[in-house]
Amino acid sequence: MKNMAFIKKVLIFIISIIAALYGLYQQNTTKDTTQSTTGKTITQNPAEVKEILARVPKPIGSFGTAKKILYREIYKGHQETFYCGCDFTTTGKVYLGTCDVTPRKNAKRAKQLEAEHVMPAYHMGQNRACWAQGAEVCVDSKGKKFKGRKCCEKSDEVFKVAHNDLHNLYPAVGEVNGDRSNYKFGMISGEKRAYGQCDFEVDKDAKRAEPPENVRGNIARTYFYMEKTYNFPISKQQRQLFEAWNKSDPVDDWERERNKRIEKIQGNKNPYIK
Ligand SMILES: [Ca+2]
Ligand SMILES: [Ca+2]
Repeated sequence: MKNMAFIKKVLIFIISIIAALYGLYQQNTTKDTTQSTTGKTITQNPAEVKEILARVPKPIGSFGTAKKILYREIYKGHQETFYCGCDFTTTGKVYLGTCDVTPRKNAKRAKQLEAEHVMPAYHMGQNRACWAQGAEVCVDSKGKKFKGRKCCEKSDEVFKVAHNDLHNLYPAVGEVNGDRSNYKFGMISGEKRAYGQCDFEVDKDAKRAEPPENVRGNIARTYFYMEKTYNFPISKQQRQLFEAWNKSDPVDDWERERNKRIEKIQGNKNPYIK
C-alpha cells in the first residue's frame, strides 16, 4: 500500500510538470502569433500608428523627393541656408562667399547643400522597435538581419513619414550638417568660430551643438511639432531650453510663409507657428 501511495504522488508530480510545460508552450505560441500578425515590429500599436499617419495627409514618399521639393519649391525666392544664411542654387550648390563661411575641414562638403533633420533620425529611432530590435522584413539578400535607420526606413511607416517630413527639414551647408551629426542642441561655453562668420558651434566631446540665436525659436517649434505629431518624446531638460528659445526667437514672416508652403504640399501645418 505504501508503494501505491508513493506511485500516486510521483504521478501527480509528473502530471503537474506536464501541465506547467504545456501552459508555457501555450503562452509562447500566443506570443509568436501576436508578433506575426502585427507583421513588422512587436511594439508598434496599430491604433497609434493609424492615428499618427492621419495627421500628415500627404506624406512625402522618399527623402530624395523631399529634398527636391524643399530646395525648389519651399525655398523658392528665399534660397538661404538655415544656420549660416548662405545663398544656394536649386541644384544644390552653396555660395560660401555670400555668408562669409570658411570650411572647417571639408571644403567640398561645405559647398554642398544638404537637407538637415532638425530632430535627427537617431532621435526618432530611439523609441521605435525597428531601431534597436530590427523587424521581420529587415533581412538582406544573404539572409542577414539588420536594424537601425535602414530597417526603420524599410519597415516602420511612422518613421518613414517622419523622416521625410518637410517641417523638420532645413537646407544647410553640408559640412555643418555633417558636424552637427545627431547631437542634441544646447549651449556651449565660449564663442568658437569654426566656420568663419557662421555662429554655429559644435562640441564633439559633449555631443552638443549650439545654433545661432536667430534660428533657436525655429528649432524649438520644430521639435515641439515632431513631438506632437509623432509622439517622439523630448527630455525635460530639452523642453526647458526649447521653451526659452521659443520666446527669445519669436516667429517671423518667413517662418510663417514656409509653414504655409509646406501645408500646401503635405496637407498639415506646424501649429506652434502662429
Ligand atoms: Ca557658445
Ligand atoms: Ca527665427
